[in-house]
Amino acid sequence: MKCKKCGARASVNMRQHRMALCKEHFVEWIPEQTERFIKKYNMFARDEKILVAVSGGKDSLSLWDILVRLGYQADGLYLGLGIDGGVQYSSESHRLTDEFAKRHNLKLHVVDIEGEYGYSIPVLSDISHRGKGKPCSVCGLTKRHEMNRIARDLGYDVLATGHNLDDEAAVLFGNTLQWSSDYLLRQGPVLPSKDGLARKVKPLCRFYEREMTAYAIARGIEYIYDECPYAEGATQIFYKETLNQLENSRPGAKLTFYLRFLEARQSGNLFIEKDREAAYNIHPCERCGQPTSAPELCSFCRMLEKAKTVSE
Ligand code: Q46
Ligand code: ZN
Ligand code: ZN
Repeated sequence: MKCKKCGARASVNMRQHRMALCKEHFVEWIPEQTERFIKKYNMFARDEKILVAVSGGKDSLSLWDILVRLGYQADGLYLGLGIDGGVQYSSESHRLTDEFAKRHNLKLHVVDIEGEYGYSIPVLSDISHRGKGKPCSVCGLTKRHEMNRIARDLGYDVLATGHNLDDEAAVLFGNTLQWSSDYLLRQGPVLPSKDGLARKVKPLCRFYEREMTAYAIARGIEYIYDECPYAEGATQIFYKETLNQLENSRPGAKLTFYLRFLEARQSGNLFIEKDREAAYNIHPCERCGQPTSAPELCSFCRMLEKAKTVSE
């Protein structure tokens, strides 16, 4: 297999694009494509301030690396979740994120959830009864709340996350199986800012997971190999495997599934009533001021409230 650009031995073969590239051309191709997606989906402009949510994994660190290489003003945000049983997931991912920031001389904001609110994610999950032993829903809620809070408090224009095509296709697959129209309406490379929510973008949403792994390795990025110990057995992983089987027999199926969805949504062909969203009454939470559709407190503040009553 030869590199399409220079004819040297290829190191990455992308069957879905019928294209193979050598290492040097591959690490150039990824940022070029990213820039193309940023423009195509109107993610952000040159002069906007970007906050990248970094977890220490290959996708978010690569995203940060790419945005900086492209010359964007991108700072990082690391959230300390306190997930440290056995594998030391949080402390190791924090260390790697810190090292990356130092090595490239980048600004990293660190928020430790336990330091900020008094409970780590696993503890908060257990005492708030939002999923004993399965902290993902508490974790997701907390991450969304904190990312939005920091982006808003520190004056960032946009919040960028490292979701790749495998992530997006798995979520889309799940939402389609459940026919979750509200989620389907909101899924996409850009979620515009609205009612106090920061604009959210996913510049890597068209890259396969294996492409991001290849990029991180080719760029010598040190990332955490272990998944969060709670990720195992999650439904999303099952969806990913199912889609991988499909992809193996039909290269490009995953990308087509996602892109055709975006096209249908864009042209209003999803058969979902668009104004339904307007029915929600969004207003600021009485405690933290972030937008919510719940009567008084947002779900994050309600969860904390419950945790407090239980632990008192
Ligand atoms: S970090 Fe949090 Fe994930 Fe771990 S607890 Fe679940 S949601 S799996 S991306
Ligand atoms: Zn080449
Ligand atoms: Zn609140």
